[in-house]
Amino acid sequence: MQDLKSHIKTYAIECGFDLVRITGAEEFAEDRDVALARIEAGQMDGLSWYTESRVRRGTDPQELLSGARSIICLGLSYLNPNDSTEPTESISNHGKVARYARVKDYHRAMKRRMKALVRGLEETLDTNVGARWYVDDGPMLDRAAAARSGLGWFGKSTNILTQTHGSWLLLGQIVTDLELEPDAPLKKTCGSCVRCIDDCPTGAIIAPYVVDNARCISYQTIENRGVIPLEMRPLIGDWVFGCDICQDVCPVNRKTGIPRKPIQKADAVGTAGQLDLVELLALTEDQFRSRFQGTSIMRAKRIGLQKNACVALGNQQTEAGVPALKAAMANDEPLIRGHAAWALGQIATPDVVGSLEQSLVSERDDYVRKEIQAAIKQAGQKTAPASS
Ligand code: B12
Ligand code: SF4
Ligand code: SF4
Repeated sequence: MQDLKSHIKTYAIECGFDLVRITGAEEFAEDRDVALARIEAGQMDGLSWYTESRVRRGTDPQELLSGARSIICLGLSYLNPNDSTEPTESISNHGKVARYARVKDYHRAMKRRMKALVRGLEETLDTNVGARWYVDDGPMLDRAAAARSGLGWFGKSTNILTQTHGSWLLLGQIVTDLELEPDAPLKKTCGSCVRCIDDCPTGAIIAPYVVDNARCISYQTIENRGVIPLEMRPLIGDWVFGCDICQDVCPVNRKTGIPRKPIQKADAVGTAGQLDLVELLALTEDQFRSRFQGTSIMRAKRIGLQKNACVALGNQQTEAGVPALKAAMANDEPLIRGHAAWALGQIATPDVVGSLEQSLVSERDDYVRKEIQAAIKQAGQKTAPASS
């Protein structure tokens, strides 16, 4: 048999991964300091689960697996062979979904492949292999491990870039007690490029290698369980789940190697990565579940997705969205009524003020009342005849 490291690499590819590299199990001391400083500076605000203790645990492989010696770092492309990587076009009354969510839930796909990899190794070696696998939802800093193993390098957008697949890759690690020779980090950098920083519509990349979570559209459309800040809403455009802009503009992303075993496409989204906003607003909880079960979109929950649909309709300002938004003013969920009111204020067709005033009469929720009052003012200003 080949030496163990080459065997693992060949076998990982057979299991369906696109990239595989090895790093040692020493602590991620520098990355830990950076992550803790980000928490301290409020740059991870909004992610209540992203705690100091999680970072400390996730940056010490011995905490994750006693006797850990190596980390197998894995990359899995989320593109499908004929997917275009041209920036997603806006379509009237539709909202954009980030590319990684156009395939079935990657956590499941990756963990299944990781499990197969470890079981296969155990069979080959005829012994138990101590192993823990992590992808996204675990405490490890997935990108720090990928960078140290040379799987890719940190772009200024904070995404890991790779020579073969750009940043269109999901990252995972198997922490193991197998002794494997580590690979070296790559020496590549972004050079003088700053495209992602300049083109991020919200200014979320506040400095090279630093994303302010609360300013990122990805956070606002996926993780934020509350009100989307007023100043962020116009900047979100028509993204309803995640955002690909800093990747779309990245020159390294012109190279998009074909994935070996693509993750199955999610029928609920479709290749064009667009969701019909009027349809989204009408979904009941059961319909939402049966449509999006098994996709990453479940993470936003129905209320999150419908809130995002309101914002996207408000930004597109097409009259076709008005009936759906008026119907949403009767939704049981205050967050949806509030964001629908905002959107109506943006579209401001002549009948909108009257309709919002009617909603205000019966509205009892203080937050929604404020949204309606602001929307009436906004629509009033937009529809007022210009003074001579
Ligand atoms: C929290 C989180 C988010 C948050 C915060 C993002 C952020 N930048 O931290 C939000 C919700 C905004 C988000 C968005 C996205 N995410 Co996210 N997210 C995570 C999660 C769970 C933790 C990330 C984390 O720890 N951040 C904390 C900070 C400290 O980490 P960092 O930004 O990477 O910081 C490092 C660099 O700044 C570097 N650094 C600092 N200074 C310097 C200086 C130099 C010179 C260099 C070279 C490096 C360097 O050191 C830091 C520490 O390692 C990981 C999964 C995981 N468990 O790791 C996925 C993860 C990072 N996300 C992922 C993806 C795909 C996305 C999106 C592309 C999704 C989308 N299309 O909407 C966007 C990208 C936005 C962006 N530009 O980052 C992938 C990234 C894959 C890749 N190729 O890089 C991950 C790894 C999930 C996975 N397992 O595949 N995400
Ligand atoms: S995902 Fe979008 S909002 Fe977030 S940093 Fe990238 S371009 Fe900016
Ligand atoms: S757009 Fe430019 S600066 Fe940003 S990650 Fe890509 S190469 Fe680096």
